[in-house]
Amino acid sequence: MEIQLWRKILDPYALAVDELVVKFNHCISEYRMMGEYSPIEQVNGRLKTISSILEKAQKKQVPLEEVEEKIEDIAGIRIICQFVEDIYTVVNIIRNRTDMRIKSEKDYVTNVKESGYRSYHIIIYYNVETSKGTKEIQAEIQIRTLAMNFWATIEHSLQYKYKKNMPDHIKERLSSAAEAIKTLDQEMGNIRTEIVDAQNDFKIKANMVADIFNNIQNLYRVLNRTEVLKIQEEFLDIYQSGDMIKLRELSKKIDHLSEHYNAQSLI
Ligand code: 0O2
Repeated sequence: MEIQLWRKILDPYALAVDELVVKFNHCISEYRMMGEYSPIEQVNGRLKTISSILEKAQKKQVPLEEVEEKIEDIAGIRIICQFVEDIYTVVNIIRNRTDMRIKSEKDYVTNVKESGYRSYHIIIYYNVETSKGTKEIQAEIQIRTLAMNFWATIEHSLQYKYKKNMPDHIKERLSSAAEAIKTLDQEMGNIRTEIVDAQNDFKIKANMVADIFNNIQNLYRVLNRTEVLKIQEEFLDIYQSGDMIKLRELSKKIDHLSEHYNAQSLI
């Protein structure tokens, strides 16, 4: 592979990273739009740097001509979940997609690496459209929890710092930190339902308050100020009491009022 061709070679991978990030972010939006819990919390993507590609090629004794075939993570996507259970939901989402084809899977969540590293890896084949036609590239998708990501990010920096010579006492600390991360994920998994319910309640309340504010603002156009201030006062009283049932009732009442006066269309 000629060095001057690198940029051209990497370009489809950059496009794949952009597209895949958009697609998985869209997945999050779809769940949230339906008012459902999203198994995906965050998505990041990165194009492997030329220096990292060369380093890996050297380590694995891959000739430059075979880099595209043998280095599977030139395009890398990281999907972060809240709970371990979500990782497997995401794996199934990927398995069922028709716009990517799975080449291989590695479950380091169940089969933890010696270092303590945990994550689920999927290598996919993915088509990108270029000016020269369709190109099938490989991409690596890493799926892990927030806690696993915290550990992996820190351990990765230390690996970079020490290369192969990480002192034993740091290895030991990392290993016990990995155990702590596993326990944390298990504990959070045990109270998953409570956490998800609390997050849903928070979102529902936030949306309801935003709706009430919009409607009150619109009502200023059709009602007199004293009437609107009365509604506003009622809202503040209920909000301060924290009574969600009354807040829902008030939200409906203001909604009907707003609809009755056709206030929303007067914007
Ligand atoms: P970077 O800098 O993140 O891109 P293999 O041939 O299977 O032995 P390979 O091809 O490296 O090895 O595959 P593997 O083991 O599935 O690892 C792929 C990527 O997973 C790595 O890419 C890391 O991002 C991550 N990873 C794997 N093991 C560890 C680990 O022990 N600690 C951390 N922090 N990350 C890990 P790169 O190219 O090595 O690194």
